[in-house]
Amino acid sequence: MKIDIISVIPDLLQSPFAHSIMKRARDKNLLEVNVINLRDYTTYARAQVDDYAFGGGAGMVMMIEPLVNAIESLQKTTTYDDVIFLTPDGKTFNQQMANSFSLKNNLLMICGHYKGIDERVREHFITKEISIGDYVLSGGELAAAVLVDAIGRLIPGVLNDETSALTDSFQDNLLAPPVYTRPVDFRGWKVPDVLLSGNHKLIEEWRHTEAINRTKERRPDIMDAD
Ligand code: 6GU
Repeated sequence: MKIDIISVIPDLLQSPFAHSIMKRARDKNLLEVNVINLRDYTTYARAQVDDYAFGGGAGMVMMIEPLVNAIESLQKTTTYDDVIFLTPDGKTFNQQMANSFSLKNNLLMICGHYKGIDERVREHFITKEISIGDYVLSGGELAAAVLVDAIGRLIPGVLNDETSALTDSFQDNLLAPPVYTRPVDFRGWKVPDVLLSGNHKLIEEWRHTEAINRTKERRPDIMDAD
């Protein structure tokens, strides 16, 4: 999969994909991430990409021309499955959306800044508008990093143990059960006996029960989700 990201602060998007599972995905050529500097596509002086909002009011708006220049230039060589605008008024991102994006070939993400982007870009180029939660970030970059991470790890072949994504929290509308590792006894705080029993059927039953109890207690809202 290739993910292109248009940003006015490309530096913000270097480290998030340079480590751990994202690094492995890129090293294995299962994921390609390119960060495009919007300022390379402006025709205005001093690399200007934003301007005052018509009608007045505080806050700048990202101008249509640099964005359309960048999008159309990228579209000359790539057909995107989706052009995603990261914005707090978008649809809230979730695991189902991550699953479905992980099966795409090419995604273009656009990081919003200031008071947003000229509405005409949204009307004519954006196919999906996504938020990562009900709070406001300074810009879409961190949200884009969240999407790339959540999507990238689901690309077939990225995780070592293919089944491990299946036991993630949210994958089956259940939170993940508790996990333990050595030592068996720390200050008298013991690992549950069942996990040491070697009885895989019992262990699976215990994990499923724990997952259900934990979900009922912490996130009853996701249990009845589709
Ligand atoms: Cl995608 N962008 C910004 N600026 N703030 C957000 C967000 C996105 N999602 C939640 N808050």
